Amino acid sequence: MKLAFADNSEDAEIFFLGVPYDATTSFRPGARFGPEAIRSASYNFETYDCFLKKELPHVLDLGNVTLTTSYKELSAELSSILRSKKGFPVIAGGEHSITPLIVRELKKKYEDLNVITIDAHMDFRDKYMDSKNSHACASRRVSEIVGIDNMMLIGIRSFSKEEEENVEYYTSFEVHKRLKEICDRVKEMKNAYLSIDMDGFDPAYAPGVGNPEPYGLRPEEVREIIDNAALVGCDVVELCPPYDNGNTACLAAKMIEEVIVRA
Ligand SMILES: [Mn+2]
Repeated sequence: MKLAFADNSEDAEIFFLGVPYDATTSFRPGARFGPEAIRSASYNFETYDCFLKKELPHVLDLGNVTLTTSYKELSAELSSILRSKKGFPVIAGGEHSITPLIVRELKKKYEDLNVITIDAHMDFRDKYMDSKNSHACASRRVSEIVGIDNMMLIGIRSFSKEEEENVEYYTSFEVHKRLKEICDRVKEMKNAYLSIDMDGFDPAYAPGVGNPEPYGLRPEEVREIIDNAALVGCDVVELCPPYDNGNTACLAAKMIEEVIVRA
């Protein structure tokens, strides 16, 4: 299956890639089914954005990378695809551990790359369950690539004592109260890569995730953040279809639409 708004033109300015990798899942498994669930959910929506009064742009759906449990193999395949493909990347996970691999490639292209993460979790552990490449270490690995001053984490409401770092982050409660101010900060981040961990949303909106965390963001808040971001690419990760009632996949597909209609 391809995305509803995909076409085959090789000159599309946006490409979509599924990365069904979930080898380090720590709680509820199934993120590998994320890309297909997003494609299927995309058929629910019009290809016209009635708020922006704009047709969705053409997207080349590249299919999925090979399903593997080896991070090294994944890294090699992902790098070669990202190197060879021109255009705005939209990547569907898979778990959050894929984000540092994408950021590493984009950093070669954009010297001043910034990263904005929507996430309930800090993901700043150096190591988790004996792995440096665990999804619980994703933002730590990203910080080692772009520098801790060039990232911001939005929606945070869960971290361990050892993870508390001098990184710019906003809790979901702060987002509810100071969205405008946070969007102004978002606006300042040039060449921004956006990583949307679906657990950043409240579980009421996004029940189908690997690590649900109450007190989350509302979809319209994330839409506002997207609206203010100068994006060069994005990923949507941690969607876990076996635990979904279908709504999380729809929300993931909608967020992708919100990104590409502005890309
Ligand atoms: Mn998370």
